[in-house]
Amino acid sequence: MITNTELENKGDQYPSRIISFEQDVDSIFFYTENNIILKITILRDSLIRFRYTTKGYFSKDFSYAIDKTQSHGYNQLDVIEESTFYMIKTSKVFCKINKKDAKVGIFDIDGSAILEDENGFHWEECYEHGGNIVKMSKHSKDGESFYGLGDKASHLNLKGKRVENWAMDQYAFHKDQEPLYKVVPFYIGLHHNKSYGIFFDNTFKTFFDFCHERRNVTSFWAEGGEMNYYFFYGPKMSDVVTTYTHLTGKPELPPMWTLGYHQCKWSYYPESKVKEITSKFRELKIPCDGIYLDIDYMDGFRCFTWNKEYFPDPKRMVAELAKDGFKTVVIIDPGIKIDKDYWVYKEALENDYFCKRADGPYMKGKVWPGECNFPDYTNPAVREWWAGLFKELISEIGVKGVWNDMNEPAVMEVPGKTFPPDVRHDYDGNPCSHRKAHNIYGTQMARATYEGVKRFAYPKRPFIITRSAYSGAQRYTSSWTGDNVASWEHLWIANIQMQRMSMSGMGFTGSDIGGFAEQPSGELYARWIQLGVFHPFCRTHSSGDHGEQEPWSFGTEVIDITRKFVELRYQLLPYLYTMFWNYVNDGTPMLKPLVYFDQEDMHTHYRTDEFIFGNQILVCPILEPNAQGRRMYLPKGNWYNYWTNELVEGKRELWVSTKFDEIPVFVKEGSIIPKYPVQQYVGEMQFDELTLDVYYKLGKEKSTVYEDAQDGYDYNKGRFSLRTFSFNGKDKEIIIQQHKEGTFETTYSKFKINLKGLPFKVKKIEIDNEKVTLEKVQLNGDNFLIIDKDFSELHIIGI
Ligand code: MIG
Repeated sequence: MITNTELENKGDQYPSRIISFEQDVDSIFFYTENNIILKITILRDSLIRFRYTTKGYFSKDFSYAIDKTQSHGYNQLDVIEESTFYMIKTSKVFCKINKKDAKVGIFDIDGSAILEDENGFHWEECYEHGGNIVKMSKHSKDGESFYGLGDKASHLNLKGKRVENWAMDQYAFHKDQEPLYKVVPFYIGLHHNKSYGIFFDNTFKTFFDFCHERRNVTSFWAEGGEMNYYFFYGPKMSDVVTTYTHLTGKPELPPMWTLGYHQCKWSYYPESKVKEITSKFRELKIPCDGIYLDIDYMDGFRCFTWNKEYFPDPKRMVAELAKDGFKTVVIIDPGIKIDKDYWVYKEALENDYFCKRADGPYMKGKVWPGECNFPDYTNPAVREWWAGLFKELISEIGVKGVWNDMNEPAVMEVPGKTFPPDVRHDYDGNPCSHRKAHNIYGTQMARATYEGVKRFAYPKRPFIITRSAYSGAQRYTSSWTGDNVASWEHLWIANIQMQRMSMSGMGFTGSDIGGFAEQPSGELYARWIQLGVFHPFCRTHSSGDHGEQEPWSFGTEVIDITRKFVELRYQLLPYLYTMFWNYVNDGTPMLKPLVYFDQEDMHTHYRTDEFIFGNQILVCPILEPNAQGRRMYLPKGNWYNYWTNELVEGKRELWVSTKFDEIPVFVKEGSIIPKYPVQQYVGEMQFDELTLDVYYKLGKEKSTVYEDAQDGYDYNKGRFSLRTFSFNGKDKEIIIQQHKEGTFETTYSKFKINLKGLPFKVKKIEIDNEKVTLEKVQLNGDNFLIIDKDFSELHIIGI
């Protein structure tokens, strides 16, 4: 059995000499003397898959992570044979395979080594469980940095770390805690300004070592399964990340309300308490869209039931909340209470849907309801049944979203905090033990939940949030980072986790704002809200066994700060929605760490705090008490301080003064930032103007605004509105060109244009080559003007 302190082992075996090869369209099979087969498949010029078997044949190729709707096909593959190696070439990279030992090296087209095997593929036979422990080691280059891997609570740059991937309920986890809730065996390497990625698609427990055990070696290994990994070549990090996201899939657009603010606690009950909370939001005018019911809404924690004492008429309550703009989200856990009078239990039992131990009995474990059995979500028939269970909740009661918790799966009062390894799973017709299915269990639960909620919410869009996830889960669900703590260190962790999740294809994520465990001070809560409104998912949640954690629990100053920042989020909804649309379409991460923004600038490689929200807004949280400001790094370009409109030059470190009701926020010069008026919830108001904040630049910049009906699927039929603004600023002149696509008609008819940083006084305005009077566009001293939304070219001429 592998220990996690020793990668190389006396029992290790290695491939020997390659004796032959065969080509099959986009794949080459290399055969070694000791019966190893290496299969190399070219999926794209810069995406290559490597699979190894020691059995002499490959088992059925099956992956939950890969998005099957993504077609690949490469048909220009040529193998060149030299005396000591084979070579495969694409237009981006070439790959050398040594004849002597089957070691692989990948080079870019200029011949620079990107990633070369050190010991390469090796394995150790696993006597205890059968199969192999499969291992891979690579040389690490000087100055190399490492990113990715999902929810890891470590420094953004993983150089020097070892991480473990085994989905785990980690209440009150701490910095560098391993393992955590999610499993994303994908990393991004960067050296010599070239970026590449590795996705090790193996659902067994995996480890990655980034120069921790040996200074110049990166390695990864799994406790079973196949050595099966994908190599992505950049050289731009953005190409690595978007290709990975493309391979493992992108989500649908969420309903816009899910991008609003959400309020949660364990637990709000009874009904009067829920109403008291929602009314308080409206009374204090703090915008809010989502209200959550944690486990106490159920009858004895039985999923798909209601505690009728606390919630006598859920349908009426949910409808009343909806009238006030609140969408109700309810928790659903995987554990099904063993209770012969409980219909869900009975149905699963009758159909044999529960996971079984190796020798036959059902997997039994304690969770909130007491002794439970657990559906095998890796069985398609079970997923179909599970999906059907949502009918009443969604169609009849009107619940708008479902929250999947405890799906690592978590089990109480047992050593490993989860199922024992012998538990059997269907794995979609590839029967296996829990060792293989563990990391994917939560994703398959969320997938089944998504299918159900989508079915019954249709023609509206579903909303799912999960705690555990494996690569590809983003196709079905959003997520949160689990049970964090109300501490300043956890604010630092949350900031990194969200950037990392964004880089790992799973951008729709948030932390429990204020911290789940323990009680935040008002100051910490305010600083967390100030960061949280810039995270794709924005929800306050707490364990509720300490004090209150609503925005009004900390006095008027914190109420005002919360309102100010949540209002800002609501104003930025069209910007946030556009960023989501970019993610859905191109796999672009919604949050971009500075290294992603400018990998050429070495100063960015170890930055953790600053990030780009979307494409044009830079955010830097305050992570310490009593701050009067902070030192931070501003990346390349010129940036406007959002609060003062002062223009600051980037690519340098600087001190930024802030008050308690501010954090450093900067807008890239040339940007056009769309804003809605403040609403108390998404869709509250019909408005006649879209605000466009235009930040002057001497030069060009492109901005986009994506809009649609904010829910439903009409956007797939072309009913969206995509505006591309090309800004061109000169000494005494601005030209903004607008290009429009899509057939959706926004309800507003005008733009209110705020001109920021304008270096001249406006003399003349032309719209589509016609001069308009300054009165007509209501130009005033504040430099705003109101114009019809359908212009093609706006020309502002100054003196
Ligand atoms: O064992 O449902 O992470 O968000 O409030 C605790 C109660 C179970 C853990 C989740 C948390 C949720 C809580 N759950």
